[in-house]
Amino acid sequence: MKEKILSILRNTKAEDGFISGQSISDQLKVSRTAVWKSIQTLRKEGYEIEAVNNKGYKLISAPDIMTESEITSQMKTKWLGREFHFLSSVNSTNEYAKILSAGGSPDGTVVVGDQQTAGKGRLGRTWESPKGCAIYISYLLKPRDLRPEKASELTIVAALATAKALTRVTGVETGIKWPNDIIVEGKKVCGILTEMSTDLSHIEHVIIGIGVNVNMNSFPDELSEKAISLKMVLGHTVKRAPVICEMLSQFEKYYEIFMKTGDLSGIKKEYMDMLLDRDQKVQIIEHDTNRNWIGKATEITDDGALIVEKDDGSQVSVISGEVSVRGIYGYV
Ligand code: BT5
Repeated sequence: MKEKILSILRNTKAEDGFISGQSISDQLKVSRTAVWKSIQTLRKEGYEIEAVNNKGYKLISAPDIMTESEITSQMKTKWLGREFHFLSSVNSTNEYAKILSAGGSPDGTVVVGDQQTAGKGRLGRTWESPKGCAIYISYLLKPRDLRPEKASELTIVAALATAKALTRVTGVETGIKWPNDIIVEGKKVCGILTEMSTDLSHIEHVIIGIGVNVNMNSFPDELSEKAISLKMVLGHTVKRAPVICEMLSQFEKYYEIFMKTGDLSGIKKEYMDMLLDRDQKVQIIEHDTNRNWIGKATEITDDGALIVEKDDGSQVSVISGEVSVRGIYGYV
């Protein structure tokens, strides 16, 4: 009910932004008193809603609170997030999504947390996940027709979609460090962790977990050199719900392109345009051998591998998960 009222207030076509209580109660088939009560609840949650005799209600401002209603009332997706779970605290949204998957939650289920107590990075690393100032989100996907070895390409899809969304909503210029870091002003604003479960030759699920630093004022010492939040760049608080909704819309769009072609060919150009490693000297650290070597990153393949040119002109295609890439003068 609250969600529906918010959605009506947001989508009113009236020039002055007002919508009458009667019109809301007609649309929702509830009494005007019930509408009034929901408006009061929304106000308690921090929404500023003006009420004027003979005109009705008008939404003046929404707070940066992340409630389920705040997010779902602004969602524009067709299938992503139609099953939606919001948790004020969770160990890891990826872990929660795994449990949902086992319980039968469908393709496109989304989990959002306002805090993680055991946020995960890749390769057993941790993801700093304080409460109330960031986005921790997981997309549960069940693409039965996708071969398991293709799942890592979804990290590339998610990186492009998220970078586009952050820029669209906030205006901040973002770049991508292959394969999965989103970088602003040379520092990491977002990380992505893709996990998969398979049975024989089929994907049971792919879970794409995304952490975005939104309103942190600072980071612990060990991260301060390489982490940044959108607020630290912009100098003001950013509302998280519209960012989440744009992330979902962008991911839905790029995922559909990916699934149509079955590879990255349809989105490669846009990804390459945001790729910070492009034509840069990079250091490649091989995980299994611990060997380090330097080369020039040139492009990605349709399968998401990074092509690196060695000094002798030979080209090596490196695969995410098997190597780490560093800039030679710093993190990027
Ligand atoms: C990642 O790993 O970048 C993947 C992060 C994925 C986090 C999301 S949040 C929602 C979902 N649920 C989860 O439990 N996880 C996902 P990786 O490339 O391995 O980078 C991890 C490294 O980044 C750490 O070792 C730190 O050095 C650094 N780091 C940790 N927290 C950070 C933060 N908040 N901002 C920037 N850098 C951070």
